[in-house]
Amino acid sequence: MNESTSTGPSDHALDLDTLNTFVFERVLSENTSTGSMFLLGTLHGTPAILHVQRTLLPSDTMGETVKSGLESFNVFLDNRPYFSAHALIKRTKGSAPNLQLKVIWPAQEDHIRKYSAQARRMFHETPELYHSVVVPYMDSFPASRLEWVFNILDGKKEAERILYRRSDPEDGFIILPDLKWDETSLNALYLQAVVQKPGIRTLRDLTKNHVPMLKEIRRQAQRVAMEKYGLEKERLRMFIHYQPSYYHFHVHIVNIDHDAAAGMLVGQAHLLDDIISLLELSPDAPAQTILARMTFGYILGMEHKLFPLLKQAVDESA
Ligand code: G7M
Repeated sequence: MNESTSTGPSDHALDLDTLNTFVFERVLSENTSTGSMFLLGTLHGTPAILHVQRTLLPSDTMGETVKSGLESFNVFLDNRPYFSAHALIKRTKGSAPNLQLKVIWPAQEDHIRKYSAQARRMFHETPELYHSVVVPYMDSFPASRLEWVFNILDGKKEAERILYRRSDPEDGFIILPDLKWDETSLNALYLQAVVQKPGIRTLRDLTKNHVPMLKEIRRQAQRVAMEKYGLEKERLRMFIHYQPSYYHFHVHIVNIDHDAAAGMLVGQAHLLDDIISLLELSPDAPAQTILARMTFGYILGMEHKLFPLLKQAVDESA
């Protein structure tokens, strides 16, 4: 991609005119079960990644839509009692959007690697590997990659989306909808709690002193889910990623009915409840928590920048 002629998003709004400038380069990856995909190209000459996905069908109005809201109904299989058909939903004035787009613009090389289809491998991160490989990697993680987090925490971005804020330099946090959720389908409810204090880079940094804050995150997430969305606490799955994609502590809060996506699988997701329990069972000394001393198994894509570093360290110690 030629970046020399680019003008960049700061000069343009993301609107239909900008989308009209899209120059498609290639499909980075696709999900055949959701029909969603990541496209790479340029907008106004600047690298951009577009995630394109059909919005979920709204279950509260689907009965009516099937009854009287379809056109060009075409039955292509009749093997009674089994039928299959294609149809189009009529567009009406109040039609809900049928496409959800997420755009990264300008897209950096790291974004392109992250969203490219790639083979994955399992690693076992001992405390030794953590200190010799992961800590230096986190130290080298560009501060600019956390800018979006501090923009949210400082109220400069997504301010209207904040569902809860507890301001406190030690144990403050916010709860807001995750980028992944368009706030339409309750089944796909996906919130995120982000702590205010920098320095807890991953769950390995958690100590017993953090237990009250973690329990408060759990309590407030349950309250928000109930009061704002009518979702009982038994219908929430709360978990923490290891490895996460960014090194500022945060918790995923998801409707348990949401189909388990890759980020909810063992090999990356750890239940908040389990983490709290492990901390409670840990000795008081911060360096001695179970989380600091245990070996974590996790899966990394080969394009992840940690991948070659861990692989080399593992190969050398074999
Ligand atoms: O894997 P990890 O635990 O680091 O997950 C990061 C989460 O942050 C993912 O669920 C992303 O969808 C979410 N996320 C990433 N960005 C860039 C944003 C953002 O700009 N706003 C919000 N609300 N969530 C984000």
